[in-house]
Amino acid sequence: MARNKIALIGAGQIGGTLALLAGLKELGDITLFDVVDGVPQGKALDIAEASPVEGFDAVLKGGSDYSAIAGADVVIVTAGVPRKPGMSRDDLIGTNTKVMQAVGAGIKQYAPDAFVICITNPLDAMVGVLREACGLKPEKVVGMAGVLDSARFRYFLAEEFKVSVEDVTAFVLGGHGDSMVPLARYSTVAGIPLPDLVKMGWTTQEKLDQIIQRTRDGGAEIVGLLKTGSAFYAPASSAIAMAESYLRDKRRVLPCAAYLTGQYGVTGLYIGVPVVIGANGVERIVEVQFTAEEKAAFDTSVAAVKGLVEATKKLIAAA
Ligand code: A3D
Repeated sequence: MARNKIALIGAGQIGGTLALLAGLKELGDITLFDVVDGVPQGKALDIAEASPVEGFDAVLKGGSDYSAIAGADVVIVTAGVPRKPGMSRDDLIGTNTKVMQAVGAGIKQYAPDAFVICITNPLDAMVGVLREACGLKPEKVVGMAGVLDSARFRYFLAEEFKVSVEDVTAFVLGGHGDSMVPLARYSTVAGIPLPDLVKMGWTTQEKLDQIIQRTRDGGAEIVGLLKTGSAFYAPASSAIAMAESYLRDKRRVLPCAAYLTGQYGVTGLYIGVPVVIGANGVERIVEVQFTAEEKAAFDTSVAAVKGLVEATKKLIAAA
């Protein structure tokens, strides 16, 4: 049986980490693509040379011609520019909109049957541009943000409660930005919701509010420390979890930017919601009930994403 093929468009910080993780997890053969010739080939060779030590078998290749991604089963897109200190994700829109159009055209020509995961920021707007440009069905094109945002939330909660990260689940909805909506009511330690843990004296509401704010600012915290780019290890792990659920038909329930067609009262927009990812891509969008306060926070997040999408449409019309 032929191995799956994973194509990584963008061979920068996240792209290289994705290649290493895909190799370590034996998800398939890996192709790195980048406009900077030499970088994808160099990273592919470096990781291939790690494979005898780590004990994984995969063909690793790099290229700067879109034919390199031909026949990919999964395409993960990180092409574009990341943030520098002081920049918001939205400042990247001009450059990254054009990059998404070029990448979408490449996918349309060479990998029309792939499951496509977009990571490029500003995420919710860029995944929409990419989907239009590649023309794939919306269930085959998703954005990675919620798995990362909820992983950050889980990590901070596990630290606070001094329990294993494995026993903490977290629920984060909305756009990937300052308006993201971490939902305490649906976040648990071994099934016990956070509001109950406050009542049980495990933490205080004030501490919980601080953790929620730290989660919202999680990306900026890393940008501030690194100074030369943005987070890449945890974003790569998060996208690999999504790719693995698709390739192994695990049907995991993961928060992703998915194309809504009326769910949560939203139509024709990518926004972060829990979805089931299986062999057919996004197989189900999970719709939970909101309290009035949660609904208001979600609507604010949707409005922020709509503003960005309008900005991309103006850029595309002006080009
Ligand atoms: P970086 O290390 O700069 O890698 C980006 C790569 O894209 C570089 O190697 C570029 O040469 C390449 N590139 C630029 N234009 C093109 C093009 N037209 N075609 C192919 N490749 C191209 O950045 P990174 O890997 O740290 O981050 C990549 C993206 O992910 C950025 O937009 C970040 O903002 C975004 N990001 C998103 C999250 C989310 O949670 C959504 C988290 C972290 C980073």
